[in-house]
Parts: sequence; C-alpha cells; structure tokens
Amino acid sequence: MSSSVTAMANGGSDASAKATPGRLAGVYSEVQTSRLNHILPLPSVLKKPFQIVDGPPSSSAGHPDEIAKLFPNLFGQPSALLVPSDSPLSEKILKIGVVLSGGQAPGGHNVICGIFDYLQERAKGSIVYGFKGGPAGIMKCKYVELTSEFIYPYRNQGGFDMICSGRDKIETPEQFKQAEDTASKLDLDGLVVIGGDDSNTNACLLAENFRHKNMKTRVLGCPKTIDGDLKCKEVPTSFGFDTACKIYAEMIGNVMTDARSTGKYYHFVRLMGRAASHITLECALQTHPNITIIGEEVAAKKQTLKNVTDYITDVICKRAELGYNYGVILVPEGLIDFIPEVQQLISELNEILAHDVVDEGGLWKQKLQPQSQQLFDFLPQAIQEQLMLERDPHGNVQVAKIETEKMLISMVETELEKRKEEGKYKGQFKGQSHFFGYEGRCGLPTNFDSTYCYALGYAAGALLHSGKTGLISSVGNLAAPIDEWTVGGTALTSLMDVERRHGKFKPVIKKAMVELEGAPFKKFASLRDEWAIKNRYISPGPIQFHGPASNVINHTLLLELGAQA
Ligand code: FBP
Repeated sequence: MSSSVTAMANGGSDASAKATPGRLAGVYSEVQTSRLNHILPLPSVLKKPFQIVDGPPSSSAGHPDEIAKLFPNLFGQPSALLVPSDSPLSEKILKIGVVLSGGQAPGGHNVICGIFDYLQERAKGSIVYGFKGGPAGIMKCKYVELTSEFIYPYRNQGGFDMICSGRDKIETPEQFKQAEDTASKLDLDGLVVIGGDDSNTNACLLAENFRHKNMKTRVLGCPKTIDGDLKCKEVPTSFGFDTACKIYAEMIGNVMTDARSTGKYYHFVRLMGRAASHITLECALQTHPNITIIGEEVAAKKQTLKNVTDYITDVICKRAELGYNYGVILVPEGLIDFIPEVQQLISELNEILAHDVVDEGGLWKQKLQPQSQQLFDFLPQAIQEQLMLERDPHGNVQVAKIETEKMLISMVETELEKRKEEGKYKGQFKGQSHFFGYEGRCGLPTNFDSTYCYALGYAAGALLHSGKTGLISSVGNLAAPIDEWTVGGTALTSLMDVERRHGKFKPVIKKAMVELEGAPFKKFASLRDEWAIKNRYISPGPIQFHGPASNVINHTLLLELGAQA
C-alpha cells in the first residue's frame, strides 16, 4: 500500500491525497536551515559492518523473583553490544513502527531519523510507520508512513510534531489487544517506544506480551525526558536534558545580569522537573545562582517549609548587610512533593475534597490534623486556593501547577517583615517570579542531543535488524570522541523493580533521583556558600552550533562519568 493510501485509510488528520509533513522547510530561519543540512557524525561501530555480542544474563534493579514472574519470557536477557565484524547482517525488509510518548524533549525527531536512515542503508525497502499522538496512535491504529520527504523538515529540529506525542498508557487487557491488532494489521517486525520511565516500562510489557503470544513484533525502548531521571550505568543520560538545561541556563544568566543591573530584585525561578531536581542542579552548576534548593536534600534532611523559608531569608539578610538587595534563587518544580508535612497536608486535603462538602465558613478545616491545619493557615492565600482547586482526574492535587516560587516569595516577605520589626534586617526586598518549563522542551537540539539521538535511533534500527526485543537502546562512553561511543541495548527488565499497588506487584523503572553522594551534588555543595554571598554569576549565552563551545556537554553527565573535576 502506498503511503498516501495508508494515511487516508487510517483517518489521520492528514487524510489528504499525499501524506505531507506539517512543516515547510522553505520558511525556516537561517539557523533552522543550517541545522537541517548539518551532517551528523556516527560512532565508528555504526559506520561499518557489525555483529552483536551478548553480555552475561541480567537481573533486575530490585525484587528479581517478582520481576521474573512478571516477565517470564524476558527476564534474564543479556545486554547487547555492537562490535565490528567482517560479515554484515543479512539484508531484510522490515516493517517498523515508532511512537513518541510523554513530554517533549529536544532530539526526538533525530531518533526517528536515525531509525529511518539505518533501515534505508542496511535493510533497503523497509517501511517505517509513525504512530500519531503517542501510544493512543498504536491503540487506534492511527499512523503515517514515513518517507525521506516527510521526515526531511524535522532533521535536527526540536519538538515532537513530526508525529506528535501523548501520555496515554497501554494498560488494560483490551488495550493490549488493540496493540496486538495494530501490530498484526501492519505486519510489524518491530516497534520503538521513545519515552521516559513509564513509557519504557510499558514498552517492556508490550515486548513480553508479544513474545507470550508468539507474535513476531519486537519492542525496544529509547531513553527520553528533559527531567534527566531515566538513567543507569548503561544508559548514562536521557536525551533532551542537555538542550533543555542549556536553554534554561541562558535565561537564568540573562535574569542574573538583569538583577545585577537594577540591583533591586530577587528573582525566584522555578524549573521544570516533575520529580527529580537534576535540571535545577545542572542549571546551578552552569550559572552559579545565590540560592538553589534541591528537593532530594530537603527530603533527606526532613526539612519543613519553614526551614526552607528561613534558609532563603538568612541568605537575603546576609546579602543585605553586604549591600546587595538583589539575587537569583532556583527552585525545582517538584519541591513541594519533597516536604513531608506538605505531602501529609495534600493527602488529607484529597480525602476531605473527595468525601466532604467544603463550606465557606471553614468548618471543613477542623477535619485536618492539628499540624496540617497549622501549615495550611501558614500558607499564602493564593497557594491555599491552588491546593483546594487544582485536582487531576484521579482526585489528586497537581503539584506541578502549584506556583512554589510565588509561595516562597510571599513566605520570605512575611519573615523579612518580622525580622525588620525585630531590627535584624534593614534591606529592601522585591521578589520577581518565573517558571522556566515549556520554553526548554522544544528548542533546537544541541550538537550533543542531535548526535546522541541519531545514534540512539541507529542503534534501535540495528537491534531490531538483529531480532532483539525488550531492550532499551543504549549509547555509552559519551565523554570520549563520538567515534569511540559504544552502541548497544540494555535489558529493560534489568532497570526494573516492583511497587505494591492495590495488593499487586506492579513493575516500575525507578526514577533516578539526585544523589547527595554523587559528584554533581557534591560539587554544587562545595561551592554554594561562596555563590550565596559573592556574586559569581555566569551567563552561558545561547546554545552554540559552531565554535569552541558547541560541543561542550552538560556538567551533570561529565561529572557522573568522572570526566570533570
Ligand atoms: P516526561 O517525563 O514525559 O519526559 O515529561 C517531563 C515534563 O516535561 C516535566 O518536567 C513536567 O512536569 C511535565 O513534563 C509537564 O507535563 P505536561 O506536558 O503534561 O504539562
């Protein structure tokens, strides 16, 4: 079936005579155009014939017995490494599906281009289908056949709009059946799920299910998320983190110069990162703000909201004594979730809102535990309202929507007024709030993300060509020149542990949180007192694609790889 007919047959939004890309390269800016034509280097093992060498049998990140029961067909699989060989893999014609899952991350288009180019070169005549709108596209069999012309305008460009993404999960038996039907209907040899921890868990469940049903469709995962919390030894970083952090760091650097220029504002910047604080930590290492709050440290020290407020206020008071009534403060999006007393308050509020009428007179508040009642009263009114109003479809507060930066400004203001009355503070305080989130998710990918993603895609193509399933595409040795990067796949089950939910074990890929004993946090901790008092601001400037700064990799990755002191 030709691509045009396929697109029409499936009622895609581009049900036109010909599947055309949504983008027009003809209207691109000069920078976009130059990126389109940027030739991506490949690790040397991908430039020549290769064979796959299997490693030793794998286990799991935790509870191996339970993971073995949940994945009887996949558990124990070895990792796979590509090594040079004299005899190339035999040419085959493959039908491969690809899906983008979850939040956008710069570089996703290049993963798809990598898969496509691999198949064009080593398995001529193969077909790549792009499922539209995330996993829902698989379940509804909504796809577009990708051609060279179709993918061209997306090469080295940010965003996920080539096929778009979604947050649906393939969970119920009916949904697994729908995925099976799509795989059979399209006669898929393989499926690549480009996503975060949840999506890769889902990819593994699909791989297990297809193998259990004796279907030929193999499933691979690919590590994506700007949050940087999907990583392990074999998968050193998730793509998109490098670009997003550099975009935020540029914006923070600009705000720092503004603060220094006017001398009258404290900028409170909340940074994306739903759970882990990697983005905040990396941006701190790139820009040297006066104060940085790391959620994992707050949790480890069991700090209260008052402790966090006092820490910020203390630094502001010290700076005022030195004549600085300005500064920059970084806060992770997930902070509120790390504070035990806030978690307790939220869970009590969830219960009350689910079962009780919230009367205007405030009688409902008596249902809160005394400590939670006290905390609720201590919070600024706007935050009280956000805690009461914002509920997701499961009845939970959407913590990411809570404007933590505004809450902190208001709490710091109150504390400073108190200290002023006590004669302990003589400065001036004006807070400015910012949230840097969506601005960083679709930028033009850095040279690192562009190349890393292309190699991840190429690796996925190679692994499917070799008949592998249940692996996550892995590219390593990233501190070395690109030529020396290693390429292979890691057993998804080796990343897994279980969580007990509704009396059953559920497989999960554990999020990699900021490690307080890790090199990035230790470096930050050794410098933060100096940054607090002395203004050591760095303005990294915009992402560079040429010149000496263009190939610099983020601090977190280099420190974790031991390639930076
Ligand atoms: P993924 O984990 O799916 O990569 O998404 C991460 C993220 O960008 C978070 O940093 C942020 O909290 C969230 O997505 C926002 O989600 P949405 O796009 O649904 O608003």
